[in-house]
Amino acid sequence: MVEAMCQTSILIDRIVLRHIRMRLREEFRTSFGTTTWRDIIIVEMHSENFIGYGESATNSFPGYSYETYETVLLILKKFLIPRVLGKRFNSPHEFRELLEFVRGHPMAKTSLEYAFWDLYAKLLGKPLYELYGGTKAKVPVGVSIGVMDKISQLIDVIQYYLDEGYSRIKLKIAPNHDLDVLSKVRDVFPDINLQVDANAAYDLFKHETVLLKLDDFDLTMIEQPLHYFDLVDHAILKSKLRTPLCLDESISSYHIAKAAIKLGSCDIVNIKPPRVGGIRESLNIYRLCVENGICTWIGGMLETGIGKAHLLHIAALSDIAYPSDISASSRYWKEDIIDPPHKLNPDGTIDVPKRPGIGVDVDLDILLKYQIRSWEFKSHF
Ligand code: OSB
Ligand code: MG
Repeated sequence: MVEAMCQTSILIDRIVLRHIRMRLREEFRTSFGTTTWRDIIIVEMHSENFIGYGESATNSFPGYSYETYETVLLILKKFLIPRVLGKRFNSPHEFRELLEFVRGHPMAKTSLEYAFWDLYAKLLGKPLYELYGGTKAKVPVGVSIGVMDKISQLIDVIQYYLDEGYSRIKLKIAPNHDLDVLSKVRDVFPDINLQVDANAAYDLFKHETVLLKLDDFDLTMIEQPLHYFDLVDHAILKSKLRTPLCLDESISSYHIAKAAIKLGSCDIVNIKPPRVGGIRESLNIYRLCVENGICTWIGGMLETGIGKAHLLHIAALSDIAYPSDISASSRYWKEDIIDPPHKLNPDGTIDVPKRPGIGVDVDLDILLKYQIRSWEFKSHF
């Protein structure tokens, strides 16, 4: 289908990696750590006069996954870029296939695959969502709110985002920062669309009572309560909960998604391309979930406008069932590196960009303000 559409093959003649460091508007605290600064690798892939953009959803510390911006740099420079530079590709499928010789390192692979898809779509003159088979012109989104010490501050922050137009609120929870918080939040906001994300902080044996009490708060879902390797305990917990159980960290690939579905470990899957190794893997997981009656939505990782644009095009798929973690540019950044920035519509959606590729321009002047260092790789042909 998509693969057959490109008549001309794409020669990758130059790749530029840019390490940028950007400060979040506010620190973002989860059960695995606090993020204040984001260290991101921007991939710029050149063919003729076209440029495709990718982004690594990394951090400077391996808290959410084992990857950091430095491991992404290493894997790109030493293994992935030498494989693709100066080569011709007829399709994103063919491109992605060539990255498979590296085991793991999904964020490194995704940053490069993102750039190739953007380049490919720009050469075809089509927006990415069309190539993915997406149908939505705008996608429902929600905001994810980090752990806060003071409940009064959390209530104010929730109110602020509701006033901005977000219609789904996701709260980070952690042991000893859960039932009390939720009961106070529900007192003030009895009817909002509310879900929680534990980032793997609980243990079924230690915390079963607390976990089952989460059923009292009319939550849309509970995301990744238990250890990321523990599909079995998630299946046991799911059988005891009324609230839908969603997996994030656990779903590291298509094969693990298949295992989780067979084991009955989840009702819902949060699809994050950087976590699973890219677009092709995400599309495969999406189809697998649809075929098995598992609902999906698109997760985020504090990306810049480039990464969020890639997420918007995937979130345009017709069967994505819940609001995605794709907030407006102003949620995390005083100044985003894209033009135009992503804006929230009054109905709690964000438009899927319509122009070719990711559909937004990268503002190089702004990007260079945040650049720490760059590396250029040229083909010898
Ligand atoms: O678990 O979904 C998560 C951010 C960084 C790493 C992991 C997660 C998150 C978020 C924020 O929840 C999602 C976003 O708005 O980008
Ligand atoms: Mg999560």
